[in-house]
Amino acid sequence: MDYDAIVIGAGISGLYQLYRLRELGMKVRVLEAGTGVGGTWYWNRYPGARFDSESYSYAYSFSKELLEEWNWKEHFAPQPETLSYLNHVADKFDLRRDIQFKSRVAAAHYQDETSSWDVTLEDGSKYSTRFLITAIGPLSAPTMPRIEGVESFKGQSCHTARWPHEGVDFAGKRVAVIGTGATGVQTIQEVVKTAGHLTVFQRTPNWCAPLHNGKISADEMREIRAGYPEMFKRCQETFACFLHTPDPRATTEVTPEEREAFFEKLYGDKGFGIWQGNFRDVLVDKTANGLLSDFVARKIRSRVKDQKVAEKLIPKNHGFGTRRVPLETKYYEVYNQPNVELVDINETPIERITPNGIKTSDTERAFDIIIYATGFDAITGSFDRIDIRGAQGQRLKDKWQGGPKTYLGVQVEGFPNMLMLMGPHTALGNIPRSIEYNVEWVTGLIRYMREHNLTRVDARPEGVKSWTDHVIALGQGLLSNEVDSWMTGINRNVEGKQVRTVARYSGSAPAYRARCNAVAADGYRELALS
Ligand code: NA7
Repeated sequence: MDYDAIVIGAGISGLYQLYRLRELGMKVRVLEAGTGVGGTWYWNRYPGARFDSESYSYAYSFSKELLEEWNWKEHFAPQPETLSYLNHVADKFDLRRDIQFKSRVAAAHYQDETSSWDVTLEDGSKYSTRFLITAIGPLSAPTMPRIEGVESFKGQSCHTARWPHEGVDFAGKRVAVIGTGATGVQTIQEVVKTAGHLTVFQRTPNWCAPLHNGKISADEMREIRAGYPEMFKRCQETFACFLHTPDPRATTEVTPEEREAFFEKLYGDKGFGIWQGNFRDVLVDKTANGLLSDFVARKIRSRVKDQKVAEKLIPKNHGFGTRRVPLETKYYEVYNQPNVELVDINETPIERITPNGIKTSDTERAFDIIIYATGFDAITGSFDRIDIRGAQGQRLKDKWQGGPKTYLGVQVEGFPNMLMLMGPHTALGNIPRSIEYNVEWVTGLIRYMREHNLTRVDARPEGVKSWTDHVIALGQGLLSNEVDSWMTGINRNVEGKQVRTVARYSGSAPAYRARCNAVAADGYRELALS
């Protein structure tokens, strides 16, 4: 066998998994499609890309030395800062010698006789391994819109997640952006700074809230550093590992004045507080959610001068926080600029991309640059893009028809020795916090197997059924599960992704960890080990 473990992906999870497996003395290879480390932060180089969570809460916590030496420059780090952080991690722990770049995995087939996996790259190279660890990310398979003529455009065009490394010059150019999710919002507010003219094509407006970013001074960084133990402890205790966690009060329990003041405070605070730290019922109770949505709608109306445009920017088909909340810096004010146009493509649908620009039902606009901020085939998409076959040649894609079925989000029955990091049905939330836990649990399982001379681990059907039922039950009553978005598995640009599925674990992170810890403490008896 070539390797004890192959890890697919050198993003935040792949890097940490490599570090931990090396400690076990294993022969590990990381296969990475890109030319460098960083995963999400390697690929998403679009202008304005940055953390929406406090940088310091989104970094690795496992190494005291790393925490001591790294200084964050902004409360919400821009992509280049995060990418250099991840490069620093790779160098510091000498990770690169086990990472093979420009190596996109095309197929992974389980071999029953040897309890191992054969992994094939796009270039045809083949490797065998005992364990296959997927660190391929929940938002890493970009999707282009299904619009006729995309290939015919003569200007420059690019998906945000495949941004050219040399950057794009917008000065004086006529720029189009299609898509207004978290990515589109970040892109728009940055591109507008230099573009000659900007046209935004919006299908569904999202509820955005202010980021309130700022530089971190040396003094502030010292304070942050001194507070690390307490901060990471807090992240372990909160619902989704964020610094923010729901307020114990119900929205209607307080007076209208108190409510308004609380919303106002959250709107003025940094980061995800307004989404993750709001009254406990805003994401489950329609009345509560309506009150919050009204508050934010008033904010939008007050920030956008043309009230017709303001109305277009206010979501009508879903409430605040029921889709991922894009955080913004003067996003709404962009639409007050004379060189910016908002096109509601529900009113005037895009008919096709032409060699010169974009044709909607009423007119054709010419562009120099088209930016596709059209998102990802989320959560299961990165799995679907690899030909993964388990025991008896069963395809993972077939197994997950109608929605993923997993054991703790880590294993799939019939796919022995395949372990998923940030797979479907795991706690996402503050992703690096969840990754560290996920990696440590997987490492613990592998350590146990090595210590007990075990070479094969598979989920049991009853374990998968009970975890999958549990995840589905947790999603009931959540307003976000009644709305189309990547979080409910919808992507209108992908065949077969038009029906909502439950692919996310929506319980609390502490409950997830408690469940996984109990399995480990019990000697992994819920798994089929041999
Ligand atoms: P999202 O949130 O999936 O947003 C994609 C956007 O692109 C969204 O506004 C879509 O409109 C729009 N879109 C997609 N296809 C089309 C077509 N064919 N025509 C017009 N508009 C289209 O992806 P992001 O990259 O912004 O964010 C993904 C996550 O990454 C984010 O939540 C963060 O957690 C990090 P729709 O809403 O479908 O009508």
